[in-house]
Amino acid sequence: MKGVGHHRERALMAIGRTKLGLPAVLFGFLFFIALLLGPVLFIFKDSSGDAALTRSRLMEMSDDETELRAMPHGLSGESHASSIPFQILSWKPRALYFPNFATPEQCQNVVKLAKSRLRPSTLALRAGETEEGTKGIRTSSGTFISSSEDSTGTLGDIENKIARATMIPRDHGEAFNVLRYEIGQRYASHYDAFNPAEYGPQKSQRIASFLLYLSDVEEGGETMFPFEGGSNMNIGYDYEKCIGLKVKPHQGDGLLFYSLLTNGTIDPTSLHGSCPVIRGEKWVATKWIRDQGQGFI
Ligand SMILES: O=C(O)CCC(=O)C(=O)O
Repeated sequence: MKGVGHHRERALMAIGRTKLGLPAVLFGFLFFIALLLGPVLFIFKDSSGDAALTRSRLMEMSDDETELRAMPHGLSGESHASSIPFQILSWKPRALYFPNFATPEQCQNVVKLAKSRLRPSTLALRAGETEEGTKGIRTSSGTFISSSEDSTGTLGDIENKIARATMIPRDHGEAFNVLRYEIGQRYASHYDAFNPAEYGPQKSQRIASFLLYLSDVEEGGETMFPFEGGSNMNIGYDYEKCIGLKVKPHQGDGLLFYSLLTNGTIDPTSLHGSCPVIRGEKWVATKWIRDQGQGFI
């Protein structure tokens, strides 16, 4: 009897366990399914617009919002990580756009410095060229200002930022050429680098140009790259035509492009110019950056 009772007891306990365990089993099953499907759902969610937005927002975050890990640095390095936002506009030529590179106040300071010193812009002449013969190619007015002439420190701060953005030391830059274009004024397409075959032997060469737009322009005044991406190179391009990639000036934004290819020869696609201003006025500060230090700061 003991044996029968014992079996009955165990059977009852088993039933009892089964009765008590059913919700738990169900819960476990659902939990298992959730575990299985969770990552799948997450992948779908991740490829949605929301997740993409979150990702791009994270990439946009300024230094104040994200903590960027700083590394041990060398003697000339920096103690913190920082970001200078940029957009690649083109690989042919290598051209980068830097939104909000300078503040409106910095731009106004530079315009104020330059305003009383403006003279008609000039051109570097090729062998055999004359001022008279090149009239109309560059019709803006402008002035050269070096950072040492600016007691507000604005030009020095901008130079430092350009050096950090390009990783080309600050003393490789020429003085700023601050330009004003009024309605109808322009700069026909040209190269910033000097081809020794046309200009004779050069002590140093321009590697890159950094343009800081000091004003918005209502209409026209774009910086143009007619041969961008290799286009228009075989059409007998008229150097006064405003075609190709056009960059609309916005106050405080920067444009960097390289005049030399990585092998040191002139990039034919770096041809560029300024379209005529149609409405408003254009102010821009150009910094030409050379392969040799300029021996000043
Ligand atoms: O004004 C511009 O947008 C272009 C200026 C330029 O081509 C230059 O300074 O070399």
